[in-house]
Amino acid sequence: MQNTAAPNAVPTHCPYCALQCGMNLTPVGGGTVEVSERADFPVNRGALCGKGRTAPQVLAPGARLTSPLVRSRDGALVPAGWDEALDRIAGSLGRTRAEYGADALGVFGGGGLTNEKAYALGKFARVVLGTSQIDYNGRFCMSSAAAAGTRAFGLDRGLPFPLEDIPEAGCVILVGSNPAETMPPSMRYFTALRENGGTLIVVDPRRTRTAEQADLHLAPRPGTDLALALGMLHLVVAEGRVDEAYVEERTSGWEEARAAAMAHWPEYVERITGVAVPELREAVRLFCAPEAAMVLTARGPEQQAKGTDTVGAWINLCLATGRAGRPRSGYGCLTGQGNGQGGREHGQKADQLPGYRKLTDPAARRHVAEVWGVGPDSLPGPGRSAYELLDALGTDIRSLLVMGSNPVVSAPRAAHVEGRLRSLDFLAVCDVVLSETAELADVVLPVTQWAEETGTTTNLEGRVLLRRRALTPPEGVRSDLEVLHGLAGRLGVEKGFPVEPEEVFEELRRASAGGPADYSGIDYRRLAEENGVFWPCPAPPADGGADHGTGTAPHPGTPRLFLDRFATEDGRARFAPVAHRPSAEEPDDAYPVLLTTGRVVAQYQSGAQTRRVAELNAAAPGPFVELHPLLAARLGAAEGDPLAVVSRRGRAVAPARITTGIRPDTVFMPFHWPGEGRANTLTNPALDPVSRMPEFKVCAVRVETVRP
Ligand SMILES: Nc1nc2c(c(=O)[nH]1)N[C@H]1C(S)=C(S)[C@@H](COP(=O)(O)OP(=O)(O)OC[C@H]3O[C@@H](n4cnc5c(=O)[nH]c(N)nc54)[C@H](O)[C@@H]3O)O[C@H]1N2
Ligand SMILES: Nc1nc2c(c(=O)[nH]1)N[C@H]1C(S)=C(S)[C@@H](COP(=O)(O)OP(=O)(O)OC[C@H]3O[C@@H](n4cnc5c(=O)[nH]c(N)nc54)[C@H](O)[C@@H]3O)O[C@H]1N2
Ligand code: SF4
Ligand SMILES: [Mo]
Repeated sequence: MQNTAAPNAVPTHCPYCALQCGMNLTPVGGGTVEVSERADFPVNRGALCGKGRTAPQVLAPGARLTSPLVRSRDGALVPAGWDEALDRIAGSLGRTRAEYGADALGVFGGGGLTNEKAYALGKFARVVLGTSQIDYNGRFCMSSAAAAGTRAFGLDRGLPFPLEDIPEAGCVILVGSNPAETMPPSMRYFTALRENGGTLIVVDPRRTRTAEQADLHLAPRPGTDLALALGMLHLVVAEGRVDEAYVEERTSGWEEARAAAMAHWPEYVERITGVAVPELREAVRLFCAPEAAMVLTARGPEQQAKGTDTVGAWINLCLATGRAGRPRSGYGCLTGQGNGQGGREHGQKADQLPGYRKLTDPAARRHVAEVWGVGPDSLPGPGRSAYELLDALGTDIRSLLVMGSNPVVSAPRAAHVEGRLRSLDFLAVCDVVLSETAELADVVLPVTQWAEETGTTTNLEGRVLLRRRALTPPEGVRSDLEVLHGLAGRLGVEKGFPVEPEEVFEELRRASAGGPADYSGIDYRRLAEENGVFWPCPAPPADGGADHGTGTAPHPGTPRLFLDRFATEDGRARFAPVAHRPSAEEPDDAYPVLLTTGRVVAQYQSGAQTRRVAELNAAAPGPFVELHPLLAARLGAAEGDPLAVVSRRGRAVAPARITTGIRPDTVFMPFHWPGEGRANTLTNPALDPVSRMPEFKVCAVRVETVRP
């Protein structure tokens, strides 16, 4: 990476995670770009992780797809022209719809898609296909935090404050979040917190690189964060640390929540979580001592079949201590994917319309239908959630379009999901590479990548960003927007699917106007000038748009939410009356060990992109089973020995990685690889009743040594 940008460098953002680090890209010929530091973007100030630095390698023709592929008579995927590929998809979708009805068509999107693509995909499903059956991988990501945030605050924006508030917070509890590996440049905010005299508490069953930097590390049994939060709240009450004035003035539902917490004695919580009472007391002391404090959750507590209630319990702790909607304080969720925030706002979710509107709300249907030029009654209702949609493939759903996800690797109970995908009448996949899911497709469409197209993303802070094109895409690929345009036209909808991102964004602005995630005051020019704008950002009423120089002051955007009131009807935050419950699958004699799953720094998600980069593969070459020396000794396993991990869903094999940094009752596997070591062969698709999040973070397994 160079230190200074060349004169022709294009300021833009990383394709991967929700930090959306700023970077400069300079075209260097041969269809690729060089990454250099972009110090003017405040979130990362030039710092990048290895994935961001090496992202251009996936632009190379050898790594990616450059021609559509169609399934030939003898079963192979062979190159084809764009017209043939699009005709096949449109023809097949049309026939399925004629035979089985529109709801036999499924669409599966992704939180890595730009706002423009997510918006166009949701519109395509509802207006062109007429199906209710659309959902996306974000359901597997932050949906529990989104559901809990909506329930408590009336609005879900991952972080209700910018990252720059973290160093001033006094104390931060990171629950099931490992930013040292999942968002390395963000660690400077936590380092600064400690340099300012603040404290960092990490709650994780593993002693992660993040936990190593904490003042206090609590290592609960996977799946018991709900009890842990209730135990802390119990102590807050018992020790007289409730902020009574705040509770009275700014919240509702305290009595029920308080009663529920009082049933969770510290000793009882210790038995459930394995966290000793003195540690629990210390956590409460550190959290309550400073004037301001934050709780940030990520996938650890959220990817559980009780994820919504668990996040609710952590929000309760913030509310009881007066730590939400106040400066440098509050609850936040660290969203994951590049556009994990925007991707959940503009309509690719099963129950949603653009602007974070509800598909069941008649006023929202009228507003969006008008923007789309269709009748409100023509819009279908809510469809199935992601796992339920995948589980219905081959039965109720006969044809599927996938855009921006690789469920063969990333979905729970993946062998079953793979079987469902194989049982489809027709599968079309748009991707930049031949992912494991694309390998099963009848038609694969090669699409342009981040550096080759312009679009907006919304980072984990709710900051809407302009990701600029820096490079001409290679011959043979088209953008996702061009794909949707081409399919819509073939299915008889000639208008409403522009291929220019800015044109799509202009429509998105109107569709989102007045909704919870209001983007109507944002335009490309502003994004370029201001280095991002925080939503909600409504257009000034007078000019109906972010019209510069019209005399009406543009809305400044909203870096900090809830300071005056919460987004509920009465302006109060709602406590959630929640109680501990066991995980969907607890260990027993046949499956005595807990499995949890997650990430390593050098691979991204299903690995479809990062497994194509040599430097990243060298750092993280394959799956492994992390286990404690005590468990290893019981199994007679040495470092590197192949271990079989067996659950009620299947069996996976990967080498042992022995460490004292994990609980002896728990094993950990990263989920980035397909094949024998695929963690998701094992995971439990038990769903949270509210968010429909699967239980990726806890299931019961047995671990065996494998005889060579
Ligand atoms: N390198 C890399 N970075 C990424 C990604 C990637 O794939 N690779 N993906 C991006 C995306 S989409 C996301 S969602 C984020 C995810 O970011 P994180 O949430 O930080 O990542 P995970 O590793 O899934 O989970 C975090 C931690 O939860 C712990 N954990 C497991 N079970 C439990 C439990 O029951 N309770 C608690 N408290 N903790 C538990 C795990 O040990 C793990 O250390 O990362 C983003 N950044
Ligand atoms: N066991 C376990 N499983 C998990 C998790 C876990 O913690 N444990 N985490 C879950 C979470 S949080 C997430 S977010 C999911 C993610 O899992 P996936 O949804 O599989 O995510 P990716 O691997 O990012 O898949 C994105 C795919 O889209 C392609 N792609 C990238 N950009 C574009 C684009 O602009 N257009 C198109 N058409 N394609 C594009 C990529 O090449 C890749 O094949 O995994 C979930 N699965
Ligand atoms: S932390 Fe995330 S956004 Fe930043 S360079 Fe790494 S992958 Fe890209
Ligand atoms: Mo995610």
